[in-house]
Amino acid sequence: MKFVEKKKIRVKIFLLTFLFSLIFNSLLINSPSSMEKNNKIVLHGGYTFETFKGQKNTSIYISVFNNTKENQVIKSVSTSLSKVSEFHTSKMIDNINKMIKLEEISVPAKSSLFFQPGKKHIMVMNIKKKLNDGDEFDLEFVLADGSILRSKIKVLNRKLKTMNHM
Ligand SMILES: [Cu+2]
Repeated sequence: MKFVEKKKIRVKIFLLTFLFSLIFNSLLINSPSSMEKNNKIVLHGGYTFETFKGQKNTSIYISVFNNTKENQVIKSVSTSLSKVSEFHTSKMIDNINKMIKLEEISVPAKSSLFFQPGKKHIMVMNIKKKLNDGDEFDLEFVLADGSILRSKIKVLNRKLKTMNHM
């Protein structure tokens, strides 16, 4: 009998921890660090990968949601990593994958745009320090109307890059 009671307590503890972790995770997902809002655009899930020692440039990826009925235009991007960042897109030209600079990014009404490996990305140049797994830094977008959007970017382990063949 005592054994069964102990088991019940264990199950209860397990369920409680599980419940708490669920609540904790949902708080994390909705926290300002991972999701920044103004009325126009929502940014979510910004990430980049660890850099090698001496690596100067890297790409950042993030999801952009335009929930408004108007097109939104992102005029510029900046980060706390360096003074130079640009919008790029990757295109195959004569069988060579080339990066082309984009002056601005349009996000059509009621649509989403994903900066992602091999496609549109944010290129940061002249990084001063090495990025390590678990680091975080700030990214800022300026929209056509002058409003500013901020989001935290997470640095992921380089192993995740090769796992996904990115
Ligand atoms: Cu690029």
